[in-house]
Amino acid sequence: MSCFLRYCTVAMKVCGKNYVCLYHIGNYGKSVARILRTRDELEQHLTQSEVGSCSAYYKGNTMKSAFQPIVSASGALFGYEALLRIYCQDGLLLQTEPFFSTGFMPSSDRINLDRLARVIHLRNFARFVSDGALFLNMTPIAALDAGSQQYGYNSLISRVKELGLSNDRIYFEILEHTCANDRLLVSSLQDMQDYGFRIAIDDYGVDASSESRVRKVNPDIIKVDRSLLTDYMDGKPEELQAVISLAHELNAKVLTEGIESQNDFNTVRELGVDYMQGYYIGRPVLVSELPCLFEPII
Ligand SMILES: [Ca+2]
Repeated sequence: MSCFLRYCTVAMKVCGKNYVCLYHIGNYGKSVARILRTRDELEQHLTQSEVGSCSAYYKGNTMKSAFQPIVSASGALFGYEALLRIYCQDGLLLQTEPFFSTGFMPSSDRINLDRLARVIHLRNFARFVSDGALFLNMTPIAALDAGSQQYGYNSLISRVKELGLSNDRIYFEILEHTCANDRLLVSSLQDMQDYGFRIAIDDYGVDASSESRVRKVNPDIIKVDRSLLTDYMDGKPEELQAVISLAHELNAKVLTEGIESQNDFNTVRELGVDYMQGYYIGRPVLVSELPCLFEPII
């Protein structure tokens, strides 16, 4: 049965419509991929467009960078979250979440995709954006892998330096509810903080949030899922108030995701939230459309 499924195409939502997408799970399940560790190995998967934007090609899928603005409570630009846009061979856009969450994708492929995404985001950010902070998503498994290698972060550090960026402008967003080995993850994240990188807990409030894990990680920012804001608006303020108190106690900042209206923005600002992100602030924009990247909202 599993063999049959591996070679099926997968029904996915593309641009809000249902398609049977030409994403072949078999490309990811046929053999265990070697983890791309050296610069040369990563470079073989990269291409550059005529305008200089960098994209990656891996097992039949093309990956591009999109950037979504993050603002401070004053409305001023604080930085951007880099988001991956993944395309099938025929150019259809895939939804990122089901692509990564398929159970058939080996961890080595996940790590490789994660690394390639960071490489293209860093290059595109340095070339086309340059202002403010850069938020990069990192799967816990990739953080664990980097932390387990003797020189795990060296290539990242040299790449950041070559691009003219400083480590303290880069926030790694870590999903707080998906890790099999908390102790190693915390140790790996502490190493990154020692190198000057910043750590953000991603999607806090989704599924079973772990306050104890957040306390161990001691993040610079806690990114709060929109569901906590929705609960707050519906008369259930406890969770949102609790995470704001937790952040203040840990000397961390709070970023609320999913800000969709001026009312959302004003509500979280009055609660003392430090940063905001969402469609009201700005939608993710492909690097090729960067001239319209961000216009201040206030
Ligand atoms: Ca994120």
